[in-house]
Amino acid sequence: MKNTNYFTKFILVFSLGGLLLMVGCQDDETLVEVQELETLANYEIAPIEGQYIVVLKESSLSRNIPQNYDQRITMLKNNFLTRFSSLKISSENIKKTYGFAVKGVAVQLNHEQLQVLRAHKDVQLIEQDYQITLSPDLSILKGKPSNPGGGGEETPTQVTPWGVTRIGGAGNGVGKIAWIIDSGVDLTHPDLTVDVARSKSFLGGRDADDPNDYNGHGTHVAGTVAALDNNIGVVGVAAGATVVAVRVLDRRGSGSYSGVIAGVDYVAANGAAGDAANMSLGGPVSSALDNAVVAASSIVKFALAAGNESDDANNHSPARANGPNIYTVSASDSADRLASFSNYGNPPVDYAAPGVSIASLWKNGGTNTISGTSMASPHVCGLLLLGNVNFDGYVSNDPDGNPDKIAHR
Ligand SMILES: [Ca+2]
Ligand SMILES: [Ca+2]
Ligand SMILES: [Ca+2]
Repeated sequence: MKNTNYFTKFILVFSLGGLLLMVGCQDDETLVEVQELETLANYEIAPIEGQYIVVLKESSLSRNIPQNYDQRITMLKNNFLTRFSSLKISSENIKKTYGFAVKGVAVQLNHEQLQVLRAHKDVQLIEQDYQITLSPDLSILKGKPSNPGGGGEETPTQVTPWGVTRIGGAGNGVGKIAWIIDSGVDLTHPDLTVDVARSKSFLGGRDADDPNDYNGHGTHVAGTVAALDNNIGVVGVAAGATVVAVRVLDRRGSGSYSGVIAGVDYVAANGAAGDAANMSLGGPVSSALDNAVVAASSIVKFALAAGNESDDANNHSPARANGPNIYTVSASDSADRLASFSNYGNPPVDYAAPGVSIASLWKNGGTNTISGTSMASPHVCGLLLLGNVNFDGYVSNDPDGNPDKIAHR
């Protein structure tokens, strides 16, 4: 629209966690230069020209809609086209349809269509959709991911990451379900149990229907939540829990807000009491995204990364989403200091958890050691699968003056 020159640099949760701090765990180079991280953690976020997230009022919808995800999405998409047929929106311009956590669509609109919808009584809110993109110089993996089997070296050995020890040690997560809303998950990683059938991608274009992880970040998150207790890789907080990949970020760590909301909607449709979801991603404030997470949290508990901008978490979505089943997590280091990159502010932050030099799994069956609130959040996701989150002590260096509790079993 008119804001084509509105191209702002933001700093995202995902970046720090994802690609910056890859210190090969075989080398055990665990010291991290935080200044460097902050410099590296820039993402660029741009509006997707002419694309909007349109949320409809609940009261405007028939109560007689199917429970099945695919059936409901198809029906609501058709309903939208019928209801607004005077606008002549073509079917292929509807990019996503939401039917559980929120009701609505992501759609390409011209100026006229936008004005009509903005004024329509059935519309609750309309937001510009955004593309979240890693800075180009960050798109190349800089770490030294390694094979959990040792790649022909000495006998494979399972590592217990310091963070798992700090939160009270691994528990038995077998039979629990973790929804990983991220870059996908390595579907065949030997150190994970993945529910491939329910895993789903919400990307367009290349790999559109493939929930496998071509980045590494989502597999790292999944490993911290749920890596198996065996003799390879790492052990997760809720060891052996089943992970479901909900892929909203591509191989470069790029995705759209409309896709992230679709991922949350899918979890709301398919999750059950006792499940937990993890979102180690974020960006600027979006009421549509926040509302979706709040609604979905009535079904599944959510762990959210606070973000890596050294900023008030209230300035970031979904980190600022708040509710009794939503846990926003800041990052602490092995000396219980709040990481200098971590966002802060209570609320929305509920707990700190380990997020500096965290060893976990990686794509292609690998392992990797990286940092960020992206790595802190999955510790709490694992705790949520095991039961209630307790705490053990407080962080130091908390810039909001209200030291965060350190999450513990
Ligand atoms: Ca393992
Ligand atoms: Ca909170
Ligand atoms: Ca605090």
